[in-house]
Amino acid sequence: MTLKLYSRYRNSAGQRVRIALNLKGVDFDYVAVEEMRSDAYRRINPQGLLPALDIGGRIVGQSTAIIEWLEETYPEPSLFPADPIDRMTARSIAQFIACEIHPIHNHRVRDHLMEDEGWSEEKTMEWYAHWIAKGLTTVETMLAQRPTPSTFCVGETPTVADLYLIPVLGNARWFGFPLDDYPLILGVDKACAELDAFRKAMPDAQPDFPGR
Ligand SMILES: N[C@@H](CCC(=O)N[C@@H](CS)C(=O)NCC(=O)O)C(=O)O
Repeated sequence: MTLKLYSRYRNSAGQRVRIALNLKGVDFDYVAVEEMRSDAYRRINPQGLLPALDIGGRIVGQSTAIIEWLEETYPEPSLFPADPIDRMTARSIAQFIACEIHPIHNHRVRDHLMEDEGWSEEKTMEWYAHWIAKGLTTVETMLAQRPTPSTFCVGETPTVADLYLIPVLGNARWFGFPLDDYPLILGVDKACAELDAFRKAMPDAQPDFPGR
């Protein structure tokens, strides 16, 4: 059974899933969704959000649910550290990014501010910068407080924490947000960039990346 991933090149929640699939070596078909706000896509995923995974005709959204299913179905290599406190820490970083950073500044929020609330692009970008700075400062502090420094967010192999962090950084770069104040985050970014699983999941590696 081939899995089908509904995503888009700049779909950062989808990038988390792409990395997970690549790390686990699971084959999948990439379905590029150009218009996630269309009725046609809502018929596929009633949440109207990307990504969604089609498993033999059953289609489920939400990257965290998908990644948990992947972990349960393809346990190796695990995306969760063996030690329970490390595991909790990896989940905490991932959930902080998924719940406290990403939803506040994502595409539909920015569109709502500009299209319905009349915010200028400049003011909307200030909003974005405010939340991304706050969020990344917190992640940097969490990394600084690790009992032992490590190559990835938690430990010497990639975990869910890294899957969630890397797409946020790509987004920040896309909007010209400087990352120099976050040296520990940049260290993790560099380590991930050396891995094929992360490189193959990047926006510019997707078939729908403009000009590809
Ligand atoms: N919590 C969701 C977030 C999904 C999400 O917000 N995806 C964005 C793209 S990264 C989206 O589909 N936005 C729809 C829109 O902007 O209308 C998940 O983890 O899958």
